[in-house]
Amino acid sequence: MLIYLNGKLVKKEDAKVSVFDHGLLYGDGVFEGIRSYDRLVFKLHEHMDRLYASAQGISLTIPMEKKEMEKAIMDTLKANALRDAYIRAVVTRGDGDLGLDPRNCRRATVFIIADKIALYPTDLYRKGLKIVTVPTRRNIPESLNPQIKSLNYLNNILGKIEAINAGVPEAIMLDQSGFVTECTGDNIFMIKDDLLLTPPVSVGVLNGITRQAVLALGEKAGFRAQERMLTRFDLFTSDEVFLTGTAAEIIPVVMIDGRSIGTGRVGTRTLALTEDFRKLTKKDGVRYAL
Ligand code: PXG
Repeated sequence: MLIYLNGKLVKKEDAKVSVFDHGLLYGDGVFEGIRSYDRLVFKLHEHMDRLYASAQGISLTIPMEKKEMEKAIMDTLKANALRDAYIRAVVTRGDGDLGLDPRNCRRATVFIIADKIALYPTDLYRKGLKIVTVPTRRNIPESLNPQIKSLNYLNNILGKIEAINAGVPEAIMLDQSGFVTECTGDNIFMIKDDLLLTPPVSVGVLNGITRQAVLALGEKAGFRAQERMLTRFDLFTSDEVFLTGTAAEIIPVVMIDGRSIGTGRVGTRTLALTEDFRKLTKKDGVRYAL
């Protein structure tokens, strides 16, 4: 496996960063998770826009243009001969001295991993997930805005631990007022009659690339696709619930906090949207040759 690290493709064993890298010392950095499907990088430009926006959100200068970053991603995919891949692009504040001051870091560290990912066991895509609401609240936008895809995922990891302790693979996180935000690595959607709903970005969620694609697909499929503040009550009384994310793609939810959602089985309209999403990934992307 070859890893892109600061301008070079190096062997996995040689892909190392310093223990003085502020990405490691302080979680000071940003990242993107991107997928390629049969040599098409899905929504590459959207991911680049979000990566650079995340960096700007923490006053981090990425030492290369978006176009160069895109090329580095393509080069990494080609070097590893991957038709289908999960791409992790990471930019940290870089190697520095001890102490929070980001000015201690001379230059950002950039690395790109192209590999595979399986977020949930495959049978759960057929059976649907059972999930719970967890006590840990999602970060409020006024502290660390969840729109920044930062290297500090402890808020999400705390939620994940609580889900695992409850015997389920995923957690619904609420905001400070009790409104639904998102899961630990996925956005959440519900279907009720002709409405396709997901919480607004302002409540404190990552504006997922999959989320945006699904809102557009839903609109096309005849739903009234809207961003709305949602409570657990809204989810409990919905017809269908599902999660979206680059790693997870679209995964149905059949139970929340021990309550069956809709029929208690995977929803037909979730499956139809999943099919639409599959088709989109086969045509919407930036191509590379192997
Ligand atoms: N919310 C959060 C908090 C996320 O981290 C999403 C929503 C979905 O966004 P996209 O743009 O992917 O539709 C994410 C996605 C990883 C990894 O290990 C990254 C994510 C999720 C799971 C794993 O790289 N981020």
